Amino acid sequence: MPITSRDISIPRLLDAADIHRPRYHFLPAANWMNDPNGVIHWQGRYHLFFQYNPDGAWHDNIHWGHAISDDLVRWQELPVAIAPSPNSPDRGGIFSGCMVDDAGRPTAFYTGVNDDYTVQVQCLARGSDDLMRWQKHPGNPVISDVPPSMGQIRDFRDPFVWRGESCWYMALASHIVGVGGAVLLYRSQNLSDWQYAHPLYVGEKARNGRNFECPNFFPLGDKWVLILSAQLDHSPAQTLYFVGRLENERFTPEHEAVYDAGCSYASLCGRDAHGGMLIYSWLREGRGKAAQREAGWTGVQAVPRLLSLDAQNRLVSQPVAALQTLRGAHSHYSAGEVAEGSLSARGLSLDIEAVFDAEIAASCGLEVALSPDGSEKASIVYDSETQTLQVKRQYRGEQTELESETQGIPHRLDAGETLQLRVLLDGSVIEVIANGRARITSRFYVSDAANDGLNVLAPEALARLDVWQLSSIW
Ligand code: DQQ
Repeated sequence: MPITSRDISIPRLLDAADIHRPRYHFLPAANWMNDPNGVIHWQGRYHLFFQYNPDGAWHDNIHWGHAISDDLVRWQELPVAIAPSPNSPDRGGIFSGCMVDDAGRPTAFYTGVNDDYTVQVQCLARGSDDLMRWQKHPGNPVISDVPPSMGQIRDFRDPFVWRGESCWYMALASHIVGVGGAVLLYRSQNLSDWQYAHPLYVGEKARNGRNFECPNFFPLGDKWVLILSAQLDHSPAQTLYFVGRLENERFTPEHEAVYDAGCSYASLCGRDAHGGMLIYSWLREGRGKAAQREAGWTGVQAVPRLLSLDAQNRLVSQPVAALQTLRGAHSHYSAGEVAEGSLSARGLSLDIEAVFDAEIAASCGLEVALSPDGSEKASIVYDSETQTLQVKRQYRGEQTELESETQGIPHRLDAGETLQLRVLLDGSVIEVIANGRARITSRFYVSDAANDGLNVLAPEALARLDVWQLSSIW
């Protein structure tokens, strides 16, 4: 029987037998979750809204779920915030969007869809002071049509709104038929009347996808950053980023890269209490639909990360510092203290920091979620020759033979730079960040609770390793 958002303290959360369910990443008590929405620091608390199906663990009947946190790590789920209204522009679902502070009035933007998602329009809702009750704007939709030059009618969604010097701006995700994904720029004086300006960015279909979703656009240091999610023809959908200049409302990218080469998607950025820019991301499942329904939950939020740019305008992201408050038992290994083979430190709820001198070995890294016989594991490997970071997952699927899958992202180390790995392992989630700027997030479903070993690859290249057990946030 589906569990609704009203039953928020449910036994599944405490179900120790569910070894795949994360313990320190946010997910609702049950059911389907995808994109983060409307993230905002409001009256001293962090609010996270998210794409949510209260009926079960599949994508349908999408509402905005709601959670709050004081520290960006410990979350409490609240009742659903915004639901579809019958016979309205959002009758088929409340798709993704953002939230702004309109002179003290919390104001949400989202995409309303019809039953088969062929009509996608932009809507506005005003919130109560505690962000629990939402009043939809009587004039919804505030934007109803794709600009005629786009050559298509659907894929027009995910408003991202920010305050400019003399007006409000909105970036909307779409595509131009035959050309590629597009981010469209709109202007408004009052948040309800919007005028289309021009494309903020148009991609190339072959390089960065046929359609864009979930745009973010904000200043960082003395640059502007565009982060978007791209539906690609050559690989699973990915989040991309572009760093560049904004002049006369025109964006000129100077550097672009994949944000995360794994399952992280539909990222949404919002300011923290100190003005820093945070990124939240949905971590997609890697298992089939039947297994998701069986588990009763699907979709996880990445630990929010603080963004910055390095001297080469590469996007650096670090999990929020408050995560360290969950750190418990600690194992430290210095250079020379480790040989290949399972380490004494083990577990499936870990925060790991490892530093390697990557020049010493052709490849180096870590194996996590290692089975006692060593055959099943997730290997985090840096290849010094190809300068690639990889996550290789080797597991026993439904067949008896081992299956394996590899994800990879280019990662060039600067001269003399060590490889610095941060790994967040939590049930079926593996977040990997190398030197803050190369990211692969994976899902890995161990076949047995005993598959919790840890091993160093090329221990001769290891400078130091720290492993902390992390406690549950529930
Ligand atoms: N998810 C939402 C859309 C968005 C997509 C629907 C990205 O608004 O484009 O659940 O994952």
